Amino acid sequence: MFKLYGYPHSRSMRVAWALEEVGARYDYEKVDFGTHAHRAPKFLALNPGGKVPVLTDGDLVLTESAAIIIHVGDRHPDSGIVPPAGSRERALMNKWCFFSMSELEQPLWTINKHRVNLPEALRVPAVIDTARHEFAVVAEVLENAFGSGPYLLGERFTVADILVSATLGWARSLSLPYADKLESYRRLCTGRPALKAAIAREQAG
Ligand SMILES: N[C@@H](CCC(=O)N[C@@H](CS)C(=O)NCC(=O)O)C(=O)O
Repeated sequence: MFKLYGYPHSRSMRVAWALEEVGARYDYEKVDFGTHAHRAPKFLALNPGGKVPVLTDGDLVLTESAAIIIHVGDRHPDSGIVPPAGSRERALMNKWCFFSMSELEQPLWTINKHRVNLPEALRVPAVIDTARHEFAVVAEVLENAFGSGPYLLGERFTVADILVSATLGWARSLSLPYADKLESYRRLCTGRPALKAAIAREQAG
């Protein structure tokens, strides 16, 4: 059985969402950032990087939210949230997953780091304007590449939609503007019952 280590409102929400989409049974352990549980030896033994999410599947210990949700989909092929390896759909899904992690998310992470996460002495406030610009450029690329929808791959909802819509939600929480078309897409994805169940599961702990 899967076990997810996470914390509400963090990137572990993506994994809980994927697990709910496929209808998997899973244990959940809240790694309490408030008590620095992510820096405790027990958790560092699982992920030396001290970050959530971590998913265990038997003796497999997996980190990195994108890799984890692809694995969840691969283990539940009938769910359809991850198309078969070698298919055209899989290639396009991978493209959007990598786009989300390496293009769309990075400016947001830069803003967070230079506002909050880094020690004050290492923050460079001027970088924030650069990151806002970078996000605007990449959001336009996403808008222009978006097909007829409703999802990135058309009618089929995949884990790429989890990553991209969650990342748009992050941008929204930072008050970064993006096209109405993308906001409609984000709302469609985040209205899915599996996300509501995931949020409830993480909050219950
Ligand atoms: N690339 C990683 C990033 C994981 C990550 O940064 N997780 C944050 C929560 S969203 C974390 O655990 N931060 C704790 C820390 O950096 O101390 C992923 O996508 O899983």
